[in-house]
Amino acid sequence: MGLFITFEGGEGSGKSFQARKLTKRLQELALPVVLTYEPGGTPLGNKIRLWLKRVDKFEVSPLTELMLFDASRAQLVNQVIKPNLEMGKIVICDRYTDSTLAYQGYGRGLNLEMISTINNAATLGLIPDLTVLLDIAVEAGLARKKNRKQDRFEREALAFHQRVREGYLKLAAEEPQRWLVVDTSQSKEETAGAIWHRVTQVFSQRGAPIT
Ligand code: Z5A
Repeated sequence: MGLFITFEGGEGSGKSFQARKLTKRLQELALPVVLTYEPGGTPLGNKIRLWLKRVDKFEVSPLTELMLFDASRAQLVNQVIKPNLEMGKIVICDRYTDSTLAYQGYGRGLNLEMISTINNAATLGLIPDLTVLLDIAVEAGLARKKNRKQDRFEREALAFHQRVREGYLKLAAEEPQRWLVVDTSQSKEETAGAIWHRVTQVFSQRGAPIT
């Protein structure tokens, strides 16, 4: 059964931790699961990731940034996500198209319809079965990452991160059947429990219950 789950959220929301935890739990049930991430997840995508996160010496326009995220995504969908779904595996992706709507759309102010068109072209219309939004107040999320070296996005103003958070919440409200919003100011275990509860529901709805 191919199943596509994405994790989304702002800085320090804990989505990478939760994506790994869910992968491990599914593996323990001997289910075939692949964990990947954006930007990156392929050799080409990882080069693009470095440009996007670490470039300080020259300017990257918002439109160029959008194209680079979607170039990395097109390669990842083609090389990793689609083939594994076609083999019936569960694919978990740490960030996907909704990151572009939240960061380049709500954050940078690019047109949302244009972004959707480009996202759609890069993914050949592949939409996740479930998207988990890990939501936390911007200041609390940034505080969790304050001891790490900051990248181009983490150095953005508080107002940028606030627009990203509000954008995510709007996207989730528009499509409640696809999204699960979890408040991650609670503990890692409580957050993982809420995610697991929804994942088991998805499996049951597909006639393949897990415990
Ligand atoms: N970006 C974009 O603009 N457009 C796009 O289309 C895409 C991405 C795809 C990618 O960077 C950047 O690209 C990203 C958006 C932009 N912006 N930034 N920055 P990345 O992949 O390197 O970074 P990230 O995606 O933001 O994720 P991350 O570094 O892996 O962080 P995280 O997922 O938010 O959190 P974490 O590492 O799982 O947890 C952070 C810390 O909090 C860690 O110490 C945890 O132990 C702690 N934590 C987690 N959960 C809890 C709870 N519940 N309680 C207490 N502490 C916790």
